[in-house]
Amino acid sequence: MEIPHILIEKLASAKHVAVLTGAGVSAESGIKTFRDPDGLWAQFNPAELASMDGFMSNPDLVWSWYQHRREIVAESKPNPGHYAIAEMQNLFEKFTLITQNVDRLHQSAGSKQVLELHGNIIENHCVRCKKDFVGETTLPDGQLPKCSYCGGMIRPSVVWFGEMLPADTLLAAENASNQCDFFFTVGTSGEVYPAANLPIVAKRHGAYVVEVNPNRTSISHSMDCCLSAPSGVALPLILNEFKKYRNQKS
Ligand code: BJW
Ligand code: ZN
Repeated sequence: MEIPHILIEKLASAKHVAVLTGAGVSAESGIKTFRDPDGLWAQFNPAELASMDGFMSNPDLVWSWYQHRREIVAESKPNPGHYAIAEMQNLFEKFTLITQNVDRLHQSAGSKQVLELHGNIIENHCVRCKKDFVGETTLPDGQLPKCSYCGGMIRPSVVWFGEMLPADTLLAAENASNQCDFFFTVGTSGEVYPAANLPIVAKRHGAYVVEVNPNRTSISHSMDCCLSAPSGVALPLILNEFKKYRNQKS
């Protein structure tokens, strides 16, 4: 695939690069996306599994779904897309990685200070007193674990529909989108707010905005450039071209 020269030029002159990622970045690591034809929402009902109401009406179902996904995540490894993003953090004056993913594969690839908009699937907390728990599993008798402080139910520390995103993380993501001069949106359908608004904010503030996704999305029409390819292919290529360009210039 061909990387447009203008993209490399814009990247080379950028002082602050921001990247927003979604489930597509982890697809090449064997983790299902949500809204692709073979994605999680084709098989499962988001209202039942990714909302507080769903959890309160059937905690066993929700807990076992997350346990299953945790097992898949535990066996997964970062792919070339994650590694390319991790490498970018050392190439620019300022770099911000914003992710909607809960799998922590960016951190496994070496990315630091990742802004996790939708929490993570590794940690849990008590719905009542909010105390954090890590590594809770179903008890041997099949019962769900309860909070050892207040007896409340323990839930995964992800952000479900209708819940607020962590305020400080969202603010940092909005600030980066306001201030960056280059913005990548990678592997996200742009269907879920407020994350889907970040590339639009970046564009409105004058950033050069690039989408990396094998398919068109709800926000493709707002982009300066759409690269129709898997992120594990496109991102290493972009990095390669960027380094060649920078070496020629120095
Ligand atoms: C590849 C690839 C490859 C494949 N390489 N790419 C404004 C308007 C309308 C609605 C709202 C609004 N503001 C808020 C809302 C409500 C709601 C919302 O957005 N609803 C829409 C669906 C209509 N938002 C919320 O409720 C949020 N909270 C909130 O706004 O609080 C304030 C508030 C409260 C109440 C009322 C109003 C305001 C919270 C959203 C939480 C989302 N949670 C989930 C589950 C997390 C836990 C879990 O993992 O179980 O987060 S849902 C799911 O979607 C998950 C994802 O992070 C999120 C985004 O999905 P993503 O990452 O984009 O994945 P896909 O599958 O959609 O797309 C994958 C893409 O990859 C595709 O495009 C492929 O083509 C591509 N791809 N292979 C690159 N190899
Ligand atoms: Zn508690």
